[in-house]
Amino acid sequence: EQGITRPKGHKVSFHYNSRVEDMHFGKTHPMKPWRLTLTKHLVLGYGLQYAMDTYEAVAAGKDQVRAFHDPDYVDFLAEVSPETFPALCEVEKYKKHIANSPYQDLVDLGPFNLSTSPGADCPVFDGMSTYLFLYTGATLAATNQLVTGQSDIALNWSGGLHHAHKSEASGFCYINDIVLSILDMLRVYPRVLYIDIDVHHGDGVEEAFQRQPRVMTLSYHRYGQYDDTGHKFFPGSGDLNSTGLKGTIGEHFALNVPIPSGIDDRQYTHLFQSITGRALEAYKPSAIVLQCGADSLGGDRLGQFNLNIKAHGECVAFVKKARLPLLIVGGGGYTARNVARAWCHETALASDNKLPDRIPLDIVPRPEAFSRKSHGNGLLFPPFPRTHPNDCKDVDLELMIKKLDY
Ligand code: TV7
Ligand code: CA
Ligand code: ZN
Repeated sequence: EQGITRPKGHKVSFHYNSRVEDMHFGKTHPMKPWRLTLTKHLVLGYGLQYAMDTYEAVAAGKDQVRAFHDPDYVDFLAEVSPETFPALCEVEKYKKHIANSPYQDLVDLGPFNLSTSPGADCPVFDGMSTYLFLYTGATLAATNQLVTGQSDIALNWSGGLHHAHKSEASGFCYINDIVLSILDMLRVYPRVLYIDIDVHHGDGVEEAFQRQPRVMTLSYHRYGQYDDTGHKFFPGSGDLNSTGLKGTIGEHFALNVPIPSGIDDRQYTHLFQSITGRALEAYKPSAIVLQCGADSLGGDRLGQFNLNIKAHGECVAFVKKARLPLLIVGGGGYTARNVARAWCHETALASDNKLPDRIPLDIVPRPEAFSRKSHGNGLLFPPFPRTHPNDCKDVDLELMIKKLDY
């Protein structure tokens, strides 16, 4: 493509394996791995592969995944499929792992919060093991590029599964590739800053490092009542006062920015730059992991923010200016065409390229399959944002910024 060049002064690597695209969580499940197909087509369509080193990811090994996860859970994930699930549920060593979930009565749960019920957040589906170990392998390869000094920025849009716990799947996440990456980074870097702009709270990562001052976690997320049903927005944690495990040396090394629905570009950018700027200044990290969940965009099927691609991308640009080793991973994002355009735009930003202000999908094979209900092709969506019952009216952003600045 004309105009795409390699960045001067830094190296970018892109980690991916197209086999992750074949997976289906279930007919009505919001997580659609083909959003990654769309992202790939846009990245290649614009010629961004010429600006980066591209690597085909290989599956992570069980031993690598055990660095954080429970060995029984890892064995289960490596063997599970819709066919093997019922028999595995009867195996003695897995029986003690029936999760104590508040949603027990909603779906029929097996061990580790996994289920074959159609409405489950973490279903057992065909090819699931392959998918899990591949997205994890891509994140670990990206991490390796950084810690060995071969890349300055490494990208894996198939990673960023921030809700997975040590021995429990949660919120569409099974293996916590972010935690595994940060554990590898801690062998080399004194301090790692984790920043999470997915609309959901990065609870799994925060929990894993709640006693660890060498990792600071900072999540921006929708928080509070979901609607009039009395339910909280998932996962329900991450209020302003959760700042790491009290009474341990990890206290004060978690930051949470709880946000009501409807936040717009101007307010979000102000919050993000003030708080992230202060965190960088005070913590002086040696490396950064940025989770770029695209469900914080306006019009997302699950999210309730009104961000444009432009503001989402400005977060990436702001973090990149710190000039520290940077791992960029994906995460949520449920309106596929917007996810793909955002991540393509951000791939360009990471490699110092500027795409046209509009990113039409017509360079993609069968664009008509993706462009129904179009929000337009620009980096700014049309000016009719969705509203929700609890939208941001006059939240005191300044007060929040001040409270977090301790
Ligand atoms: C990182 N929201 C993950 C975000 C995870 C959100 C949830 C759904 C959902 C699941 C479905 C489905 C859905 C339209 C939406 C309280 C529940 C509600 C399931 C029995 N449609 C990320 C997880 C969140 C599954 N979960 O941060 C199958 O929405 O709110 C909940 C929990 C109880 C359990 N039930 C869902 O973005 C990747 N789930 C349709 C089919
Ligand atoms: Ca978040
Ligand atoms: Zn999310």
